[in-house]
Amino acid sequence: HARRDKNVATLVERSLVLVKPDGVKRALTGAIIDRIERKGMRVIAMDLRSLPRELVEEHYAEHQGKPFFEPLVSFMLSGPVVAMVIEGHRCIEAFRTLSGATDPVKAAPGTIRGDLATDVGTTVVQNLVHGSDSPASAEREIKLFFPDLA
Ligand code: IDP
Repeated sequence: HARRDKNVATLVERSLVLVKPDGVKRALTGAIIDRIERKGMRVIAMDLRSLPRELVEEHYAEHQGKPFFEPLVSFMLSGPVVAMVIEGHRCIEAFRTLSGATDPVKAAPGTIRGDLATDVGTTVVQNLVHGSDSPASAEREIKLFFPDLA
């Protein structure tokens, strides 16, 4: 196990978080934001919106060609999402830890997906949330969803 450097400097990051259409439909947005805030991260931009197809395809460009790509795009277009930018110390990794594994069946209890996501057995994993997976992804995704954010 890698040990955490005790003298690590504060590293304030931003991450793009989406409450996916399953989360909005199940009215879990409040519960998800509550977990983000209780963990010490702040929401600095947020809105409810229906995404255009081009934005979803661009956001998930790395998955183009995979068998779940089309089902994933359709799922993301099936209803509005809540898009937000969160900020906090190492928040990119912190939010990924809070989300849990991609597959809700494997996501640990205590995580958003482990506690709240349900495996509905469709071709796409409906797992409530998206969070940027690296500083480079966060920068790209924030520009895509919140181009006016300084
Ligand atoms: P992440 O959201 O945990 O970062 P990614 O690998 O970036 O996972 O995949 C993006 C999204 O695509 C996932 O959140 C999930 O909704 C869906 N997905 C990923 N892998 C699969 C799969 O093997 N089958 C079906 N859907 C998948």
